[in-house]
Amino acid sequence: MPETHLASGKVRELYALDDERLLLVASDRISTFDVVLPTEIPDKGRVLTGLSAFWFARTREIVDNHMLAIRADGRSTECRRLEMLPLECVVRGYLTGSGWKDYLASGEVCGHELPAGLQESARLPEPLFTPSTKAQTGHDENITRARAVGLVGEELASRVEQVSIALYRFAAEWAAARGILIADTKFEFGLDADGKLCLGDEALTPDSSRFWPADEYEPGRGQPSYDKQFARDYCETVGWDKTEPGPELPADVVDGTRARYIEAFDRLTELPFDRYLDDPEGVLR
Ligand code: Q0Z
Repeated sequence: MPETHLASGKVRELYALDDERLLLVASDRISTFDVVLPTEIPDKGRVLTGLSAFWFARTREIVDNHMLAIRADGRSTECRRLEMLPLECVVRGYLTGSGWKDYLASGEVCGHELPAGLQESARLPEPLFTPSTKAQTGHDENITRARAVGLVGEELASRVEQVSIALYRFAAEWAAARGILIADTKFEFGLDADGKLCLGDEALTPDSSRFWPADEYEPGRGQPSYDKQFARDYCETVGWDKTEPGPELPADVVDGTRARYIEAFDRLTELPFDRYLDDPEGVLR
């Protein structure tokens, strides 16, 4: 069974299985400050693959998705090939990152006017749909709803907005009850061969979202990352200038980071990660 390599992401690989199917493989690579580090986090790719599969299985009533199967290696997802929309569907539940920057500069985030006086990391009154374009290089660019309509048309723009917010509400409520705040998240959608809207790519993982520990949440400052804080703190202490190559991580930072990924998996799926390794498809039931 020949698998043609199609694309490399920073931490993932994409292969073609046949005309209709792709294989998404999540590596153990980790990026901080937009740089892939030379040290891997064992099992990170399996945690993210299992988490994504968990959410795909539990959100089918909200929207169909591309997932066909998880492979026994726990890090590879067979999926339907979609016609991807040229839009990153970001939902923000908290005021952070570029949303916080835009709010400080203009009082708005992607054309949504917000109340005055919000603090950094504040929970927003309602989750906001803040689409961006897939930049070929560098960072994605926030766009207005009008530009999203220009890219995919009024009907699809409305549909992905409604579906993205419904997915975010479902996941954020589930996660918050288990000690994890999903500050924001990015979805990618596509159309299947019948023209039906499907959720694709990875979904609701710590790489496609900001996960915060709920017990440390305190508005008025930036929040620690649930998964990457050990690695970021280490990178700050060694005086790295945040250009390639990144620093090697010491064993204790690797172990602490791995433990946080596994803790997020256990909490969100309510399945011990060891059981996932024995039987990846168990996460779908
Ligand atoms: C996802 C990406 C990766 C590099 C294309 N179901 C789908 N149908 C069509 N295209 C995609 C998918 Cl998931 C698709 N990417 C993102 C993933 C490496 C780029 F693992 N690109």
